[in-house]
Amino acid sequence: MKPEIILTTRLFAPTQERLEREFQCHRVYEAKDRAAFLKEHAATTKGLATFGPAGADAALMDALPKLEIISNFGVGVDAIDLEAAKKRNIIVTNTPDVLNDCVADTAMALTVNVMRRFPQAEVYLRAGHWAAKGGYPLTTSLGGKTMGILGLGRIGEAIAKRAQAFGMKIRYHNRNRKDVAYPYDADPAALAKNSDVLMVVTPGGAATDKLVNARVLDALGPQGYLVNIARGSVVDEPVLLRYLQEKKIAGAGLDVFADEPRVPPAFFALENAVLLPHVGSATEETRTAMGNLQVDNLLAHFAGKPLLTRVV
Ligand code: 8YV
Repeated sequence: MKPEIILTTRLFAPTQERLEREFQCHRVYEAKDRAAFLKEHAATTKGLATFGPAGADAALMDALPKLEIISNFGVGVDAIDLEAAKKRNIIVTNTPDVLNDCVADTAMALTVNVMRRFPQAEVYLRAGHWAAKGGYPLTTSLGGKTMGILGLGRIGEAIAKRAQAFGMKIRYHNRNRKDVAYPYDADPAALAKNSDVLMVVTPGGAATDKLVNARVLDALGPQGYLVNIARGSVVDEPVLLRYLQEKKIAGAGLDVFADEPRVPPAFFALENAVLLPHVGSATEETRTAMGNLQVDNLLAHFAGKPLLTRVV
């Protein structure tokens, strides 16, 4: 008998196929009556696979009293109630490391694009303005500028390496100071004040909610750029929007938003923002590796083997 797991949402197709092969999968997202569906499978379901904002809340855990493991597709587990999982002795796993390079590439692409305005320059060319009006206006260089990394974890380190290759200097702020050569700033506002680019890489969740607020953006100032590849919740989005409209900061590169996939339409009109639909890890290779790690954690658990990447 294959172990039974709940799927909270449709997953990356190859991952879903592998899950369907290895487990008896109950697709709760297809159920007409969610409560009845969960009740039907409550006595026999010991695993759960989830993805992104679908997460897993305490009510879902309560509906599945035999649940032993929640395996997340993604490194960020902010949509999973970790305290509720701990209380119920439910293991939570995620997919760290395999996405570091792609997310760091995205962070640099946003940095380059917001400072050099390449997307806007391309639109300019395609509109025929080059021949008609002359060259595109000058932009801002990266070399010699300082990137302040808010949250120097594994992804932050991968971004720092890349930014240094672009000739940038690195500083950082973390909850806990780390044993690294980069200068440390005691709080996000101090980091913003000392940086040309504030790079947001912290986890999401209550502890970092609106960590980047008006005070931090004031410290970043009218010459400063914000890049967020972490979670929309880390930035006070209405304040950011206003600061971009009023040019109180120079620009923003955003891969994440507060209420994805809904992006406030006022962002679309901004000419000083580069916007991406949360594609940080979105390559075939990385998503395949993330999916395999998600499945391998479930397989390890049900085989009684050590978990690969446990969160709680
Ligand atoms: C995923 C991410 O796209 O790993 C994460 O935490 O944000 C991305 O890699 C995300 O899981 C989908 O919401």
